[in-house]
Amino acid sequence: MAKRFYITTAIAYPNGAPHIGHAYEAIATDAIARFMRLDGYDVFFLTGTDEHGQKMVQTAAREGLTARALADRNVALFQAMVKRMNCSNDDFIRTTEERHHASSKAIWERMAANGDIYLSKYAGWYSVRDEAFYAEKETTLGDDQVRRGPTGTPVEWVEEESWFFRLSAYQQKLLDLYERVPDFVLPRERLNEVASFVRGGLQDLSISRTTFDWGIPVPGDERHIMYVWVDALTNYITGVGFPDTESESFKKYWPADLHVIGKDIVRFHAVYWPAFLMSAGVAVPRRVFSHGFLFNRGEKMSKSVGNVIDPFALADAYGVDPLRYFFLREVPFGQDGNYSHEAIVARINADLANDLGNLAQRSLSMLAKAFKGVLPEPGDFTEADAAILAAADALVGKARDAMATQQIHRVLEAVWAVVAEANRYFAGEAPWALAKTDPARQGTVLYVTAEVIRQVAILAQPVMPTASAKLLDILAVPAEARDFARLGGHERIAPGSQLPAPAPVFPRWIEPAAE
Ligand code: ME8
Repeated sequence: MAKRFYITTAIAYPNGAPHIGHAYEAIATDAIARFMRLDGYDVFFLTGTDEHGQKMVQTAAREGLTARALADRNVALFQAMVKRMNCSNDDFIRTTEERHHASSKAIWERMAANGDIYLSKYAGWYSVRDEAFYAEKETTLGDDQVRRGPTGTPVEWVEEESWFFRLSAYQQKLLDLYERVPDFVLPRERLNEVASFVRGGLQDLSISRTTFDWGIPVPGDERHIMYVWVDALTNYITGVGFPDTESESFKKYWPADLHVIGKDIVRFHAVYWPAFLMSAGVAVPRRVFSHGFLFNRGEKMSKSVGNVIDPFALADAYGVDPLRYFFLREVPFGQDGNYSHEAIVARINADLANDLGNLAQRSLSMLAKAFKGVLPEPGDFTEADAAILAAADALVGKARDAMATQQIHRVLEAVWAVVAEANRYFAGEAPWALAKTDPARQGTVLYVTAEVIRQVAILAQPVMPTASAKLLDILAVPAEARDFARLGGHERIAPGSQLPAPAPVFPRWIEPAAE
């Protein structure tokens, strides 16, 4: 069977426009999806929007809209954002779609058939902003007399008839899962937090609401709608064809290989989701990766604080590829990160314009001039040639190792370490000085440099698809020879190929003159 890989983002609440945290998650997930495709996997990449729930109802009311109208308006922005960030998602799911209603009803019925759902009364705290129930001991009363949950969002008292899920019955099964699959949640610290939460004891979970009707009706009891997280999590199986578990896509792609989510929603993905699936008799996903939060110069962004930075504006300002590179290189994947204009410009100028851009531009224009753009046949390799080629050949293995645990920044670190080495090689061999004295040797140095850039560009594709493609175009690498099977040294750039005129791929950022 072909290697397959099913990867998802969280599905965003469309109660506002997409912010940079959403863009970051989409970009990172896309880079992983593209990496796996280039590495020969049959990838399915799903993203979408989480449209039900009380938060949507409240925001819509404030704006004088129906929840449906609010969703429709903002979903268009999320779809545009994903496109603008150049994401290669295979599908975009909306939880308001009919296929998703059918799927959510089916998972509910399976959990009910397993004896895990019962009717009772809920009395407890609820955070609308988190769409989460919290135990009293998880809340605190602030000096402002506002009671808040563990994430700092206000909670309100809820008392209503509710269907419950027998989460308490899954405590040991979940602990066994964490034991059996120690990288079920990465980074590891996140799994430790989840495991200690579960060891602390699990209460049964309220999974329906009666005080508003924006949601999926509970099968057999239409006075209730499902708790939004029951339907939200279910999107991951809807996307591959559930409830048709015999469908080709479900059989091929489920269980998911990777759910990429932010650190604030680990509990839902690592506790509730596997418990629902176990109850429904559906396999649990293989891994949940929790990325960190992005802060604008150290300050938390949130819709309510109002300092949201528009991802479209950032893409317009810096370009999509440089923006993708910045986030994935600068922020160790799994940790929180900061961004600022200065930090983005520093990366653009140092890593992209200087290190990779200049090396490509200098070597390829020398090739254009000295060899009319025909890639020369290399002579015997010197020790220096062999060393830089070996470093480039080793990259694909390092990249795969790093990607096995989603260390995207380590892939980029390794690739740019070779770029730095290639610059030292180029400076040391001084091919410009060889034009008159030893043109054959000059040709070898330019050939070796082009081969290193080829491997670098192939590996940069997941993060900078457009710029890398341009770089591969000016190296005359055929479109069908750009996957990772072409790396590692058993295949080299073809001598004798005619290269097109080199054009700069990574422009420097020049600060606009002050008004
Ligand atoms: O949580 N930096 O939706 P959401 C990085 N609908 N990531 C961030 C972030 C930030 N500043 N702010 C939010 C939901 N995120 C649910 C998900 S999944 C079945 C349902 C991340 O719109 C956040 O952690 O609040 C989450 O992974 C995603 O953006 C969507 O957040």
